Amino acid sequence: MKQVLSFFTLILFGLTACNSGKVDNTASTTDTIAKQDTMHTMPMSNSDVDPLPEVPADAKVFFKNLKEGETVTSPVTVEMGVTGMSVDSAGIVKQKSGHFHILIDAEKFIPAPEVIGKDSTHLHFGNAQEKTSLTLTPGKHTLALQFADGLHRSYGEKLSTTVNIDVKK
Ligand SMILES: [Cu+2]
Repeated sequence: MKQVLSFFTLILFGLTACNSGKVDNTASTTDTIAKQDTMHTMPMSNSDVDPLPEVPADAKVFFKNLKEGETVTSPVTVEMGVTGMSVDSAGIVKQKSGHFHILIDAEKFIPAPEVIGKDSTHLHFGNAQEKTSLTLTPGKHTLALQFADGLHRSYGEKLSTTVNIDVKK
């Protein structure tokens, strides 16, 4: 009984020390205080937003159906591929996961961890689409495929690729 009581006292003491920010170096309470302090400071040392997940070394993106310099007709079917990552809907940050973006006649890639803009030349496929159809004017166009995380933060050059196509009249 005495042991149980003193254990309870230790926890109580540890909590009190943590909350008040004071550290009591009494030998018997050091361990408890150290644990409590770790728990107490953890949320402070992390930012509220998850960091951009790491890109596996073998991961890459590619256009499945378009070859460099290819002549195509509009609307252009574009199939998007990725290896080493899964394609998921936007919204939450998951490891080894993200969604596709196509940049039309714009940047070749968006540096990590920049959030990709959303307009007529920066298309998001936040519902985990892997295929789309683009209406393009006749002439030469550069399409960049860019993978980004659930918060639209670009994985950078490593998970991007470009293709030049020629849309015939
Ligand atoms: Cu996006």
